[in-house]
Amino acid sequence: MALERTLSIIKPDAVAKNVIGEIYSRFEKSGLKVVASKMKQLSKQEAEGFYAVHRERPFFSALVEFMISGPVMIQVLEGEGAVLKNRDLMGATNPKDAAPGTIRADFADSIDANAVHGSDSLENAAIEVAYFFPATDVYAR
Ligand code: RTP
Ligand code: MG
Repeated sequence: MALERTLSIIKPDAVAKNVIGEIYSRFEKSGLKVVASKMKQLSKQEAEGFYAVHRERPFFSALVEFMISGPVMIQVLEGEGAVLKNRDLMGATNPKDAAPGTIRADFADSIDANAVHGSDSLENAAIEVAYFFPATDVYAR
């Protein structure tokens, strides 16, 4: 497996629940390293741009409104197979379907307020990392 980087966002619901540290702990215990990090209140324009692939979906406006409802914690995770490893830690999109012990099973309330975002492919990971972090703000560790 190759060393990869992926973009992770702790969504407003999980930030409000004060579980940033618990989620970071799961990243670290799985061998993923945080190589960039910032808390940010997204503007509507930033959230719409980030989720542009979903623009035509019926849930798009609800998704954007939710993502701007409070600050989010954005991080780049690095490790062997980081993209899939993070998706495994997250669990299924709908917490009702998420495996026990996953972040969404433990911290998410609904398919809308589902605690975390993670890039779904290596290609999208590169695009999403660049969307939020200039290359100089991502640290080799
Ligand atoms: P994310 O992009 O946030 O990591 O989530 P994901 O890959 O697991 O799911 P995706 O299909 O990319 O959808 C993005 C977010 O939109 C909301 N969603 N709602 N009501 C619905 O049917 C529905 N489907 C998706 C979820 O909050 C999901 O995280
Ligand atoms: Mg997605």
